[in-house]
Amino acid sequence: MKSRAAVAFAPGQPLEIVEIDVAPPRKGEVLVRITHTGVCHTDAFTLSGDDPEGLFPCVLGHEGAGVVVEVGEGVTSVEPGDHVIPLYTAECGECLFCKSGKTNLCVAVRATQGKGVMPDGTTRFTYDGAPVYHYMGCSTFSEYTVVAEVSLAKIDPRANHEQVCLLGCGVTTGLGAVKNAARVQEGDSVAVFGLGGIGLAVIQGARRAKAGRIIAIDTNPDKFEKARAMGATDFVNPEDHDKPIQQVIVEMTGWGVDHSFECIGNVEVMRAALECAHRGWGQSVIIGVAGAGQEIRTRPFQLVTGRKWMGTAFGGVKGRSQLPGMVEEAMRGEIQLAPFVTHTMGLDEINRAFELMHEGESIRSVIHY
Ligand code: NAD
Ligand code: AHE
Ligand code: ZN
Repeated sequence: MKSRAAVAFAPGQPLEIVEIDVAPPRKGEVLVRITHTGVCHTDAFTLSGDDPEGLFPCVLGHEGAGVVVEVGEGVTSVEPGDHVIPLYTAECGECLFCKSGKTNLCVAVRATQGKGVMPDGTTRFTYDGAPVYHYMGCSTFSEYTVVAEVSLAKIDPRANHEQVCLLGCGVTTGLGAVKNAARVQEGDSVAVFGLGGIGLAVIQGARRAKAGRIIAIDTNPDKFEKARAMGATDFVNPEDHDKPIQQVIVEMTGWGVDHSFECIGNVEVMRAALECAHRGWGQSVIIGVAGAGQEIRTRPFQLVTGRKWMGTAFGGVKGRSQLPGMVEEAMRGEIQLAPFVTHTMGLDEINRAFELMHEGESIRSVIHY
């Protein structure tokens, strides 16, 4: 079938809105009509050419919601008409990782997903007869996309897709990082570096966990108002200080914070986030994605003296078993999604969504088809 899609033909180039061909779903696959998709910084990261797994041409997008159109052979967990959120972290329930009870990092389709193809090693997308790669197992920048059955969370059909699409990545990642990685407790102090969709979701999660002080840090002071509304108590612009930001946070708190979160993808800030964690027990969670060849570093003494460094993907959330419940929480107003949606636009305007992100104007632009 034909589908309107925003195709990334080459790194660093604007997306092109074209009509691609989408082949029917094969065994274990599902054809989904995407209704809405958010634009996450990771889409921009891959488009920039910095992602070691970036392949071109491809259909980016991994923060969507949609409706099942057709299922391939053997698919039993969804049927046409079901409302779904595509998952870049699948949940097969059967692999070593799913069964461990220790992680959400299912490996069922991860190897082929990273190569931009479906589990059988081929693509369902073509343009002018040539293959177009899939992205993160989702490719939500195409109105019609094909995903693996294990990469679909079935959600309440009454959910507002314009908002719950953000549970496909950003908001779930931030909330999950607080709950599953850091396990923030009542009264704990928190520092959040980077106040985009991820950082604001961390703040919302910290407030839900009844954290005490929540320090919001960004070089763009325009982000502070939203952070305050989300629950932050303190605001720091590193550019207002002439000493390292970790020193500023340690001086503000005595010995550092109980938890810090890096929500930018900057390895220098990752170091600062670790080093502003409390001596003896502070922990720092890396959420930001850094480019090819980048490495983190610190003095080992920082860890010897009790700080813990960790990271999380999709907030440690198991998509098929836990995301439907998070959608219900959003529908009951327990998870707030509306404040994240700062812009909405049609697919034709998707390059503006990337510009707004780079200009620091948006939290999330949501594309509708
Ligand atoms: P965003 O662009 O919306 O927000 C980033 C924020 O960081 C902006 O407000 C920007 O002003 C701020 N910033 C930039 N440099 C800074 C600095 N030196 N000090 C302080 N603030 C600074 O991005 P986003 O969509 O919120 O994504 C954030 C990061 O999280 C990206 O790296 C993205 O790839 C990553 N991410 C990871 C996961 C995961 O599962 N681990 C999931 C989603 C996104
Ligand atoms: N492909 C990159 C890494 C990109 C990355 O870390 N992705 C995060 C999700 S970002 C969502 O916005 C993730 O979940 N990673 C775990 C996984 O299995 O992909 C690289 O460096 O190769
Ligand atoms: Zn994302």
